[in-house]
Formats: sequence, structure tokens, C-alpha cells
Amino acid sequence: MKIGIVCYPTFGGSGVVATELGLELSRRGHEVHFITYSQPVRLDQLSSNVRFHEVHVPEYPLFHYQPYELALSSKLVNMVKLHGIELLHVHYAIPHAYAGYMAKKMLAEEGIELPMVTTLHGTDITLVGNHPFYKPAVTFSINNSDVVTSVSESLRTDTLNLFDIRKEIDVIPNFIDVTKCDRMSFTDCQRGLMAGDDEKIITHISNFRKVKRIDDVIKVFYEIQKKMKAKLMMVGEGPEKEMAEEMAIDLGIEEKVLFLGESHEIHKILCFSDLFLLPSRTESFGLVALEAMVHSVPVISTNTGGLSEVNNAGVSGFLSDVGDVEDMAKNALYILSDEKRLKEFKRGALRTATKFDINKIVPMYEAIYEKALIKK
Ligand code: GMT
Repeated sequence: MKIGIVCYPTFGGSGVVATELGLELSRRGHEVHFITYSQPVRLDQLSSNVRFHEVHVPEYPLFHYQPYELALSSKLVNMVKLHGIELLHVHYAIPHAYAGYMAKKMLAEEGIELPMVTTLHGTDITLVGNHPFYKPAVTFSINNSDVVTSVSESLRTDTLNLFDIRKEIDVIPNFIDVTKCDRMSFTDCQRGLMAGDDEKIITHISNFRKVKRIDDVIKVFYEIQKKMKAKLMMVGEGPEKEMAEEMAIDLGIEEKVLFLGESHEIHKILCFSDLFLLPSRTESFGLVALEAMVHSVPVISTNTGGLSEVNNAGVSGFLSDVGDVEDMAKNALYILSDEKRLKEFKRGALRTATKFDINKIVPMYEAIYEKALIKK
């Protein structure tokens, strides 16, 4: 199949899923065209089966807001005609499903039918899309997609509760390439650069937005380091970072908290981590938890959204109520304080992650594409 993928090219989970999906589809013999405003960060393997088409939005002083949707839908029309793209898969409803729908309509005028699959990722439904300013457009573009998927049961339920949806929503969970992580584990972990042998390494990776409850990450770590030698790796950039840096200073733990910024090497950081913290207010899936688990890192998370579909309590980690720092710290210490138990949880994390192996999940998308093409 010739598949067009529209996504955000940034470090966000939806862009990562879209990129990994496209790369795997290309390995499975499909021709994949990424169409977005810059090269996706994880797209480092351009081959004859993978193309990237950049959407340019010329700056014009009259516009207070540059019309990205317009440029994207025009680019989609042009690329579909030029490359014979048979199907469009848009990740994140806003504004991709909307632009995709417009492209479909423009192409239909020329007798070209383009089925569109929309994958809902989380904040496009639970935080942003739900706002009255966007809601009618988001509802419309979901209802006018040919096939709609969500990354967890929880997100499916949220979508049906929050929007007036007349479409079936298929749940296709996010996935991970387990063998790729095996291959990566041959790299030198360089744990010694970050911490002493007697220190535990705790990690958090995110976009440092309010929804991630970064202050809870610091608070949980504060409790852990009172009881054992430990370091906290804070990976990512975002609006809450400065607050977290100040908090670490106020608590007198700044020497133990390393802010590493955005990283292309999260597999290296995860390979020397002992525990991962994800105390989010909401999380449709928590791809980063799965990435930690596949590197044998147990996860202390909240029980919100789709996290309970990913993190298996008592096996791959533990889940607590949002804001229950005390419980999260207690669970973290329970795992970390006994080497034998820590090893068991590390094994449990990897075992749980294999349920989401890329080879099990990507065929589900292929089946969805077949369904969309048949509908055409
Ligand atoms: O907030 C983020 O983590 C970024 C956001 C995105 O759209 O890139 O992540 C959402 O999609 C991911 C991939 O499906 C999910 O794993 C995340 O749980 C989800 N984030 C939220 O629901 C807050």
C-alpha cells in the first residue's frame, strides 16, 4: 500500500508512535510518505520506501496566525496526486483530521477517493479538543473519518463520553519494538557517569507540562532519597522545568537531581535506570512507561486514563491515585529496597512490555487499512 502519514514531528508520544509505525510499515513492504512541517525526530532511516514531504507555511504579515491547516491540506492533495498515495493515516485529531478531511473533499472533486484513518492519542480529546473553541471541528472531523482508532480503551470511553460520536472506535494500543531494545542493550550503559554503584537511578521523561505533575516527581524522589542513596534523571523540556529546578534547590537536593534536557538517547538513559516515575494527572496510554518497561525499568505511575492498561500492578510496578505522593514513594521504596525484589520487578516490567510488541500491534493497523480501503 502507499500510505500517507500526518503527525507532529516533535518528541511527543503521538509523533513517536506515528514514526515508528511508518518505519515498520515500510519494513513490511509498504510505501510510506510522512507529511508534516519538519522531519519527525525519530525518522532517521529514510529509504526508498520512506519519504518525507515538508509542509511550508509562508509567513505573510496580514496573518496574525499562519494558516497551517490550509498549507497541510494543499500539500496532501499535491502529494496524493504526485505519488499515488492510496490511504491517509492522521495522528492526533487537531488539526490533522480536519486538514485531512479537506484534502479528501478536494480530491473527490477530481474523482480521487482517499480513505482517512484517524488515530486519537489523548490530549487531542481529553485536554485540547474538548475545549468549546475546538469541539465542533473535532467532533466533525472524527465523525467524517473513514476509520477511527484510539490508543487505549480508556481513551475510547473518554471520546464517547466527551463528544457526540457516531463512529465506531477501534482500540489499537501503542507498541514497542522489543527486539530493537534487545539490540540496544548491547551498548555500554555508562551508568558510572551518572551515579555511584551504591546509588539507585530514578528517571522521569516527559514534555514537562502541567499534566505531568512534575512537582510530584520531585516530591516522590525527595522521599526516596531520605531512605537510600539515589539520583533523579529529569529528561525533557517544557514549561514546568524551571519550577522543578527551583523546587530541587529549595528542598536542598539539587546535587541529586540532574536535568538532562531533551534527548535522542533515551534508550541509554533507561538502560541504567532502576525505576521510572510517571505521576501524570491524565495519560491516555503512557508510551514512555512502555519504553521504560521494555528496558526492564519498573514504573511507579498514577492509575489515571489508560495507565492501568499498560502498567501491571505488582508485576511491572505500581499505580496510585493522582497526587498521592506518599503512596508512590512507599511503592518506590518497596521495589528499590530489596535487590531480589527489584530484579523481579525488572523482569516483570519487560514481560509486561512484550504484550505490546510491534509484531503483534502493527498487523492490527494493516487490517484497519484494508477495512478503510474496502469501504472506499
Ligand atoms: O502529553 C504527551 O505525553 C504528549 C502526547 C502526544 O500527543 O504526543 O501524548 C499522548 O499520546 C501518547 C501516544 O499515544 C500517549 O502515550 C500519551 O499518554 C498521551 N498523553 C496524554 O494523554 C497526556
